[in-house]
Amino acid sequence: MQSHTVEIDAGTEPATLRFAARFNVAVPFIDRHLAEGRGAKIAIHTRERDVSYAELAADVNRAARALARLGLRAGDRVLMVVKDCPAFFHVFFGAIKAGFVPVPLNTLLRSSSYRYMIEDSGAAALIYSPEFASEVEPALRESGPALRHALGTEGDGGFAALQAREAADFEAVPARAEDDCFWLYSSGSTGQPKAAVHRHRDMVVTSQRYGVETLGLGEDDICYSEAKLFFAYGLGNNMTFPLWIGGTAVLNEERPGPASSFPLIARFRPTAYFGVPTLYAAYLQEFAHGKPDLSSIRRCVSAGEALPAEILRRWHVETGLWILDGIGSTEALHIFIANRPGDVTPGASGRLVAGYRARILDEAGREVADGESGRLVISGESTARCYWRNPERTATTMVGAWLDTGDTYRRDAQGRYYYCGRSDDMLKVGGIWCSPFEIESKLVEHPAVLEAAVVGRADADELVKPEAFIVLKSGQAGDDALASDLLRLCREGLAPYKYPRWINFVGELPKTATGKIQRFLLRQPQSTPVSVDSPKTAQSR
Ligand code: 3UK
Repeated sequence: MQSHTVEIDAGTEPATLRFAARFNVAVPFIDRHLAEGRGAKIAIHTRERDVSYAELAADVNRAARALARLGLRAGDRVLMVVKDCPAFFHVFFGAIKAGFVPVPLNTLLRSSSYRYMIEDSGAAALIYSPEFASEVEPALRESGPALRHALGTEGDGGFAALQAREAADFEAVPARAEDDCFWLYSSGSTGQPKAAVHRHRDMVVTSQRYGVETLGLGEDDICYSEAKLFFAYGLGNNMTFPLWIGGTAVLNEERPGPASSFPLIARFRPTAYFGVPTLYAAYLQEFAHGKPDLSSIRRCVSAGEALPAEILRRWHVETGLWILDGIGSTEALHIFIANRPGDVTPGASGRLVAGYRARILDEAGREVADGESGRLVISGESTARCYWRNPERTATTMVGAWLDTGDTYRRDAQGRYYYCGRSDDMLKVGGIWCSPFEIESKLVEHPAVLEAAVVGRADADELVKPEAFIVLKSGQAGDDALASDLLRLCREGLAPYKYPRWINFVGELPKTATGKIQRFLLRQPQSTPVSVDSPKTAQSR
């Protein structure tokens, strides 16, 4: 078998993927398209420019050379705080091609999180878009000696300038399909985020199993993802899927949502649209003021959190399209249970994606009968090898070939899977992880607050948002002014999606005999909270 190729044997069920002994995944994703005559085809549309496959391959090579010239060593991590733009592709695949490990980070974080990730990863380099300088640069100032290079993407001495000096060819560094390739951080319910270590083969597996075999994507498809590239969901939707099929990605460097997406959809006419439930709900509201032209779209996908059946139905009435809900995770890299074209069940996550297996387990680790709920564990060829430098979490989450999702699921007799909630306290807000513990820690920084507990509460669209229960120190008054104060503290000190949408001042929090907060007791409907949904005016409802 030629180096860096994948053979797909369709004669087996599921199809078998065979990787060449020498396999650097940058080659099939980037260079293969030149060999296959796609050099002049557009790989990426952005608001400013189009990028052909030939330009992309040349810029990836220049990036590989520029990174190597910095003196990085094999396996060194390259942190990326990069917006959705061609430079993301260059740094990501340039690093892989040269034998370094790219680690895309959430661009919405605060400097304390970047400081942690710089330290935890032991990264040798960090590359960031100028938009994120105000949160990244304070973290750089506090970083240790391991981080030898920090570069902006633009400007004098920026990465683009280094790239521009380099030649446009580069021989891929040899690797094997099972070698470590890139990392993605995922949040935990307590403590800090942990990096899932992914292998060279993993992006091929997700692109083929979900992108091609489940969604039916092909060379003519144009993908548009609301989820940014630094999320595993966005990385697949808008980079690896289009590159695997030789299609085209539409990148939006701005915040997702109707104002930025509708004009892009009208202009570039994507065929595959990847959203999250919150945005489908927001779009349905926007339709009242006039409908955008969505006529190019033939597939709509939703993931990140459960899609309420009502949103699916209303979307179908309004657009004629069925949203394909599917569950994926950072650790699995992409979707492993999915609804598919012609097989959509409202309220269900769907059926297993080919190549994945699933078991639903009771407390004792025995498989439950159909119809009963339990803990979902899955296995497949795209799951992370481990969490970086975290043997405890690796041992509890990755048990042999099985990955514990932390989700409670039930399966019906037809093999459809239904989401029944998390087995920990973690929330998904707009499809993004949100740790109650992190919000509580922020709230108790306020001098008037004694204790705080945060739980998820479903809004009018059945989508979960954080709700806070707060015990004040004696002599403090729980009024609207204090609620706005707390809200300001959260909005300034946490990633923007993490602030509590409702604040309740309570006399005490329910606790176990050992003093652990019983969040589940707070999840029931309570007394009337102070709604803080509209940022400035805290109002009673
Ligand atoms: C939850 C869902 C119900 C579930 C992701 C698609 O979300 C992704 O990855 P994360 O690591 O979170 C994983 C967790 O999110 N979840 C995701 N999708 C659904 N719950 N229905 C759904 N459709 O708790 C899961 O364990 O942020 C999604 C592709 C790649 C991804 N990484």
